[in-house]
Amino acid sequence: MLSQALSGAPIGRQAGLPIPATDIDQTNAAQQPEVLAQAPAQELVQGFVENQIEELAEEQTEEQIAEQKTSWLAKLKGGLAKTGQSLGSLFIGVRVDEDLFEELETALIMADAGVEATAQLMAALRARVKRDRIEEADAVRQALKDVLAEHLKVLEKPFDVGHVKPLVVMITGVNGAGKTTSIGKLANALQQRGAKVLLAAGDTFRAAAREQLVEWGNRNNVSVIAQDGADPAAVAFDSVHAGRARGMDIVMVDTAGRLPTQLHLMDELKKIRRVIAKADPTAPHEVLLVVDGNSGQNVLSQIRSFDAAVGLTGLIVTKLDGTAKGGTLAAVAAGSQGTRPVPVYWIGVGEKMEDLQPFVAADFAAALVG
Ligand SMILES: Nc1nc2c(ncn2[C@@H]2O[C@H](COP(=O)(O)OP(=O)(O)O)[C@@H](O)[C@H]2O)c(=O)[nH]1
Ligand SMILES: [Mg+2]
Repeated sequence: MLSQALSGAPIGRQAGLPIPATDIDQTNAAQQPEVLAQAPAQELVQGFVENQIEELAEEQTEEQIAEQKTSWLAKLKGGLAKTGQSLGSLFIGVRVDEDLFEELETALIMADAGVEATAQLMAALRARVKRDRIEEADAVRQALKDVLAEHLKVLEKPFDVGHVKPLVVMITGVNGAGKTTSIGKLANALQQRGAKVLLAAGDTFRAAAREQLVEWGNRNNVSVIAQDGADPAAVAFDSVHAGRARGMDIVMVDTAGRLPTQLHLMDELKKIRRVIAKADPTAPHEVLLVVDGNSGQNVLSQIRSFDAAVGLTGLIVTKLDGTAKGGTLAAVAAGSQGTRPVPVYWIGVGEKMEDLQPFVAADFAAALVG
């Protein structure tokens, strides 16, 4: 029903041309199907947030659901295989002695967990081994999994979308981190579950970046606010107004990639945030930093800088299906190097639509330890 109601992209956008925001407003306003308003977003979206798979439960057998979960866990495991193999292999055919603990310590540091998190994890593991009188290496491996899951738990937080309308989400990060891709995946998943999503093409530096989002919006029948050569703050401002006028549930504002060292660009990000708050004093409700899972300890300085500039509410960690070492999240959870343990809402495990999953500490720990 929903897909029928949504079929047929607004005429003006089919040509794939950049259209001033006002034009997009009109075309969409004329064609915005009323049927979308029927389903309460909170209810529909919550199912996705709590467990993306659960929502499909009526049509799928338990086996299929388990298969789906296995498939994305497998991607995560595959991506973290290097870390997993090096951690997991330590426990094969060895005795539980000081050598094992030392090797484990080195392996955690090599996996990008960093000195602080490694010290915390090792202390917790030693305590548990002692408390439970563990004598088998494989039981130590299991204990490490549990200790790591508990350690990462501080980063686990559901992405709550129903409490305010529209929920204004600002997306930040360095170039190539996966911002636009993640917005696409997120918009798609939320829209499929009945939420009305509006995107703002706030990456106005490169025409290609704007077109990437507009084109994606066309294909998926998601409205996009884009303006030729406009100030990104102005695009964000317009999108919040448009989101409210059109009764949208979520407005996601894409931004251009920037390095924390590019101070003028960090200032521009602060301005976007300020201007969003002019359109809605309670917004932005979420300020997300997208980080590439392969960036190792560099993730910490990115979190610190973006947090200081715009006050982060959450992270999206992408490309965990690649060669990411995975220990980085342990460093984030430990608050290493003065970094606030900002929650990880989502993890990216591939380039496909379904390859964005809620972060679950226990699953992640299991994938990491192997
Ligand atoms: N393998 C993999 N590739 C990803 C993931 N997320 C994004 N990418 C790829 O990373 C590249 C940069 O993504 P993009 O969204 O354009 O980055 P942006 O500059 O931050 O907007 C693209 O080729 C994406 O397909 C992921 O989770 N896994
Ligand atoms: Mg982009």
